[in-house]
Amino acid sequence: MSTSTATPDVDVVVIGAGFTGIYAIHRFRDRMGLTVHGFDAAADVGGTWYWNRYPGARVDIESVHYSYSFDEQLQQEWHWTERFPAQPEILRYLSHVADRFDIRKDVTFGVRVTSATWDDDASFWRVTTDDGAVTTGRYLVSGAGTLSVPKVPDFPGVETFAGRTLLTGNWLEDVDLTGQRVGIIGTGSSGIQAISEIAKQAASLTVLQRTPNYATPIGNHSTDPEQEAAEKAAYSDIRAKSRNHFLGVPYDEVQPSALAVSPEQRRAVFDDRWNKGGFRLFIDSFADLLLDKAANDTAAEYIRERIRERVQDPATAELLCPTGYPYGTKRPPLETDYYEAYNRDTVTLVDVAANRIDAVMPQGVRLADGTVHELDVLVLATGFDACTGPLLAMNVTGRDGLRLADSWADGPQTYLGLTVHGFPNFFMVTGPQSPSVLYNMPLAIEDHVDLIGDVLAHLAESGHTVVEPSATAQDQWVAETNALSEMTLLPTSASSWYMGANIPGKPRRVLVYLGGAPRYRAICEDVKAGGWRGFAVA
Ligand code: N01
Repeated sequence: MSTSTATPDVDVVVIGAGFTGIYAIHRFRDRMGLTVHGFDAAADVGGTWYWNRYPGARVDIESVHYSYSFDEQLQQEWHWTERFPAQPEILRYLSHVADRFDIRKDVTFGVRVTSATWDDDASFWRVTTDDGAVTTGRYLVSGAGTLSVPKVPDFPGVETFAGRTLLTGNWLEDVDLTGQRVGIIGTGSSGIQAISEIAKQAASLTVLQRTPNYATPIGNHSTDPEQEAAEKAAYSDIRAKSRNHFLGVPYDEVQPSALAVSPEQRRAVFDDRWNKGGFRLFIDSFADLLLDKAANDTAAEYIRERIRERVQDPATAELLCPTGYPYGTKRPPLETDYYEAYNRDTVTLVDVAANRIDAVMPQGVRLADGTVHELDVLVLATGFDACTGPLLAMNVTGRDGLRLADSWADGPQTYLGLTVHGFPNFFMVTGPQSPSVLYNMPLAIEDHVDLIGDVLAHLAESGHTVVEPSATAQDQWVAETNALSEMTLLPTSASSWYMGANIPGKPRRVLVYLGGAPRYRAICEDVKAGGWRGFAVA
């Protein structure tokens, strides 16, 4: 039992006021009676949906699923206008939830956490923000996000560009690109969404592509009132089905193997999923796409065929066809009219794998062969320091001065992707080595926050105040996470942020738990039923 008599400012410090922070504050404060204070660098709630206002920013999980399930009235009363809503609507939704549960009164906005240090004598966390304030909390819950630290490539001369540089991951205002000569670097999910929209506005758009992507149609449309009513009537069943699905969406048409059916049957399945849109082709066609290269090849070739049908210029079409890595080993983007953008006279595709970017100059971007693309605006859609980046950016120091950066020097070490040995009372919502980005985020977040709530309730009931995972439990979890990834095509096949491979110097370790949401949920249930197996309390 902890002998500390010092009293912290609050029971729980929550970092971030996105999907996680909003629910965490409600859960711990309103449902458990704990005192809570939150911090967010933004001026308001929203997290990802606050910072990513680039043209075309849109969710790619259906709105009926990409939303909170914790409050029946909330999910009944909110109306989504689109199957896959755009950023402004999601931000309005989060603002509505924050109003409804009076979240903002317990958040300090516009301050960034610069350090969090465990005080072993007092048994609480000291959280310092960039306004110089120090707040103490018994428990520290990070909702700092998984894709919230943008990666800015250090091209020589990037600071000399005379035009405007815009970062998709830190894009806060509407920008009128009409009449502008725009260049964009990056063809991941952000770049692909932005290119489709910028192509409609800009005088010219130069896409500097290093790696083509397997983008498939999102299939967006307005919500249908009858379907919405039916979904609302069955919402609890839908949520239960979602939580029992690998990705956290209630898809249920997956077949075991792409190689076990005839080419005609396979084509029919791919056509059907292509037409249905969303992640169905990836996650609801054949279960072995990420496990068997030959199975994957069938989907990859199907997507290449569809790209060639949509792009008029054959040379451009070939450049847009991914060949160097299997489908899904980089996170697949979803698109609307992306390939058609290249049929406009104003859009030019440049292969910067063959002719790399040499420097940014005042007038634009110079390639290795000396070609200069003159630009008024340079858009960087160059990704994020995923999963570990947001946590390491906070300078977290645990017991005996152990720095998280040192503990993770060879990649993340966690128990359940939720806690870290040596860092008592520290919880990472959708942390590295949890399903996180591979599990419909609002549900992944609710599950983690609920699990933390259960841990805190257990501590209160048992008269304890400190909890920490054992080194053994952590080692086993890290081994299981790595072993699961080695069963897939992921570790060897692509330079993906899933593996930390997009950041120079970052250890190449899988950052996500690949066992799927149902298996992960079952493990967490088992840990709880086993008296919080793997955790030590004091
Ligand atoms: O970032 P990315 P993102 N020179 O890392 C290129 C989520 N998300 O922001 O592949 C030239 O995927 C890089 O090229 P390469 C989603 O989980 C969701 O687009 O490394 N190019 C790549 O093309 C997603 O996966 C939604 O060769 C350089 C691009 O930049 C995650 O966020 C929407 C370069 C980065 O792609 C990240 O997506 C948006 C360089 N030096 C995002 N450095 C939805 O829900 C990087 N690149 C729909």
